[in-house]
Amino acid sequence: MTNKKSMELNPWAGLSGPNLGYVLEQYDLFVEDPDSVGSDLKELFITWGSPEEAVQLNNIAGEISAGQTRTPGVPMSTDMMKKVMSAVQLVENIRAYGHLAANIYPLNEVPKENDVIKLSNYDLTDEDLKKIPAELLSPYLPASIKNGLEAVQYLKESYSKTIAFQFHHVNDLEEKYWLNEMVESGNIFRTLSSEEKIGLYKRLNEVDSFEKFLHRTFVGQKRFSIEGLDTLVPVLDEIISEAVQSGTESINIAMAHRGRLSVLAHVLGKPYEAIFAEFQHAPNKDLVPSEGSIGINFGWTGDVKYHLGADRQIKEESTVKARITLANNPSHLEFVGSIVEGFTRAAQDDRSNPGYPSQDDEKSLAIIIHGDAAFPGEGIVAETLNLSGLKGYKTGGTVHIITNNMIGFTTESEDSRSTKYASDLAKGYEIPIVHVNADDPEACIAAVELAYEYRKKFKKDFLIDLIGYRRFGHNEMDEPLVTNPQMYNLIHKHPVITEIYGRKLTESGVLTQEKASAIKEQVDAKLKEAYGKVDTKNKKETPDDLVPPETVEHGLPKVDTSVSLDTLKQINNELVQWPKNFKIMKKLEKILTRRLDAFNDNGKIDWAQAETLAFASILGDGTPIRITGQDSERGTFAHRHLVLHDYETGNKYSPLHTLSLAKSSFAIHNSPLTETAVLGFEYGYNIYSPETLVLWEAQYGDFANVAQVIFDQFIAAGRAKWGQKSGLVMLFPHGYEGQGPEHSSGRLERFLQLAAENNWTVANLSSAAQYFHILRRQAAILTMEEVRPLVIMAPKSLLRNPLTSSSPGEFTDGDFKAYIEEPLLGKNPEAVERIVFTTGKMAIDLSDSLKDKQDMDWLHIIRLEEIYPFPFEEIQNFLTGFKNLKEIFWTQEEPKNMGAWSFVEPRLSTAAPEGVKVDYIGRKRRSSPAEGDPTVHKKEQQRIIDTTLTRK
Ligand SMILES: Cc1ncc(C[n+]2csc(CCOP(=O)(O)OP(=O)(O)O)c2C)c(N)n1
Repeated sequence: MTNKKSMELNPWAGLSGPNLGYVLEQYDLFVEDPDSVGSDLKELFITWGSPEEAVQLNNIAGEISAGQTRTPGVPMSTDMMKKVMSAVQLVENIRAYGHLAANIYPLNEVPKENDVIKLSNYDLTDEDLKKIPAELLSPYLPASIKNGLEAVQYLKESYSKTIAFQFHHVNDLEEKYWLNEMVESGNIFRTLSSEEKIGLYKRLNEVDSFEKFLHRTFVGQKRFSIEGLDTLVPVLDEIISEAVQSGTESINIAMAHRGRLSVLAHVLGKPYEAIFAEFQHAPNKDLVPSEGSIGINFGWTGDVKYHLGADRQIKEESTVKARITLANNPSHLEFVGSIVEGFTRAAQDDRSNPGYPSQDDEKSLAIIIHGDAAFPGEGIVAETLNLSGLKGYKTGGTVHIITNNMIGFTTESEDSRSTKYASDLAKGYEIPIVHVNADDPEACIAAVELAYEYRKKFKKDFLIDLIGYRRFGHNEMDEPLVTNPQMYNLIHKHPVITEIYGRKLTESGVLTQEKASAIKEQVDAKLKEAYGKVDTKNKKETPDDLVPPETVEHGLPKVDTSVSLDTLKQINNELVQWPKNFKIMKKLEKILTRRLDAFNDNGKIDWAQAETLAFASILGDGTPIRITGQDSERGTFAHRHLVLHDYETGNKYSPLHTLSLAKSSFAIHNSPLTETAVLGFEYGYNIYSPETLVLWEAQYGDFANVAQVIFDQFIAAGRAKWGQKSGLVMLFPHGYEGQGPEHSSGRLERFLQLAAENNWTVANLSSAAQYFHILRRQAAILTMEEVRPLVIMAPKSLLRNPLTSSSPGEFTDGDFKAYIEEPLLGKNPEAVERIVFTTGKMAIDLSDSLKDKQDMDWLHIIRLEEIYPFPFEEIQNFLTGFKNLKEIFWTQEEPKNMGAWSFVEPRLSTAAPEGVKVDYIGRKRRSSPAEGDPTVHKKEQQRIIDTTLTRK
């Protein structure tokens, strides 16, 4: 507005006497605290600046009404001033509350004009408004609007038709004014050409006829039809076409079940025949896509059709212009949004150079489609929205669409949210919101234009609340009249969108009845033809067993993970250097420079240093790395320090960014205080950029509790369901150290319970070198078919325990070992009567206690480092070397119903030589993971150690 300001229109120009005194006083208050004055005055002060200046200039000339010129120097009357202020307030309220009177609900009547925008409530008459120049109320109005009355009428209409706007919560004034300008100037309401309108009509016919065809042909089968929100398809068409035209190379879409088949068919180009074949259980993998190239992935156990994703490439001649991806998703609503944000960021990041990846947010766009019950209901939505402005996670603006059918399953809005709109959560993130009536496809297109332009300009999220209805029940077999009779009585009487829009087009002469019928026939013929291609007789044979591919079944290939001493030394030297003038705290400097000693005689490398060396060497091999988690830059336990801080300037520096041998990017970010969305994000990032070593670190292991949906429904099962490969690494600090029930366990048992079909590696390590090698092995398999996620129970106190440090030789020669023999035992296999298997910190506790013990030949201890896949054959062979073995124990620190016991017990029992029984040493079954009292913990831990090391 300020750029339009002119002294002619300046409201202060006419002030004098007490009015001026009052306004000056208010201005002083405003300068001190802008919120201390009324919002109308605040707006005027923001727009027009200091009243004093204006009066001093005494440039009071100007028109106060059409054709009426005020004499310069003659003050505006107080009365007039009040009217102007009221009119300004009214306009502001139209902007803020116009949506309350908008025609945005296809089923409901248009709400009555709200009091807050009624003229009579502002002590204003039509005549008063006529005297106020339109430009004073809005500088963006079309030239045809001449006076205040016309302006108010025009603005009321603009803010409350079949499309309505909520921008009032946007605090950035530049954004807010831009949004107002887009609406008030009419810029977003582009008139569509007749051709475009007919195209839109045809598209809606395709959507409508597709659902009807499915309904008729596959009677009683679930499809979660789009009907009532058919406009979603042209809305997606429009966003995608805007994006592709402006050079976006990939578009990633997240959505749940509703309308998915239609989106797959019409947006992702999944051939109708492939969808029909799935309904028919006929073979569909052989059906060739009709256009473009399409990839539909299958896992071996598969998923229902309305959860499957797809990939489409848009080609121009033979070059691929863009890739559209619809993410696979589980039934669990809304979680897939975080995964798609990860896809998008991965597509935007260029990881080919050392340093942080360089991000180009024009390269990729995320579109997340939400349900109206799920958006306010599921906490993951807020978590994911919170990522949108964070430098490690932002994707340059996501377009959110709520497919709002005013119902969730059988629950109507009044029972499912405490807010007026389904979209209200987005207000907290200052996301502009448009509510649009899905029965008006042209208004929906306008909403898309605004969303897209806004994203382009401000690189932030935008939300379209697409309001329609659901023609059938939650699924097509449900009878909605039983639970929602009033709503469904309205729906049953409500015409379908092709009828509504078709009528509009025929009435306006754009479309003839004949042409409309021809379109419908054409669309129906295409569906019939596609159905004809489905081999309905030759039904898919149900396989005897659903088996993973051989590459998954046969386990990981052997990879050389050692690194030469020269390279390690060179890396190590460079890692303890930083720019000359960069001042880090002395204490930290000491910790870091101590790492130089590691390569001296008898030097040892500790856990954190091993990690850094692994990262550095992986970067040297050309594999990009991204690591995130709560406080990961320093490390929860103040061990990592991969981002240094200058104590004078606050500048940051990461030595991994300037390594001379690094060939690719290293991204490290402290995550927000969230587990589910960030883990989903990292999983998505890794799926989309499989060549990147992506690590997510839980602050404490128990934080895994909160990310369980992502483990269960994506990471553990994604490949079997959807063929979705991942090499994500997850670190869960784990170990019983007297820190109570919440900071002891990484819930190892949960990962083992989910372990099957080589779906991931689960490790609990006991040395720095083992950590080094497993990370390097993971990096090496990322692009292989054998790739799988890696779960590591990470150390806490072991980070600083000298027993876990390793000598350089273990890095230059060794490789990862699935199990390790206790170095102090097993020298005389003939004497061994008891073998104890254990893992992680328990192994180190036992090793520590062994130091002072004599005559322990009767005992051997094996550290199981890779618990899943269980190294069965190696252990079975190993056990044959102990001729006098009498007993095998599994010792663990977790309660008996937790930890690895339930998982290893049957495996150890099978591997044990005949006649040797396998038993348990550890805590008893407990409902809580650990004791709260450190003294009780100590006693219990000692009991476990003593039992393990004492002969019966
Ligand atoms: C987290 C979660 N809770 C419950 C369900 C079961 N469920 C599937 S759809 C649905 C209703 C969702 O309503 P809405 O978000 O409005 O989407 P709609 O189905 O109406 O399109 C429910 C309760 C689920 N899939 N996920």
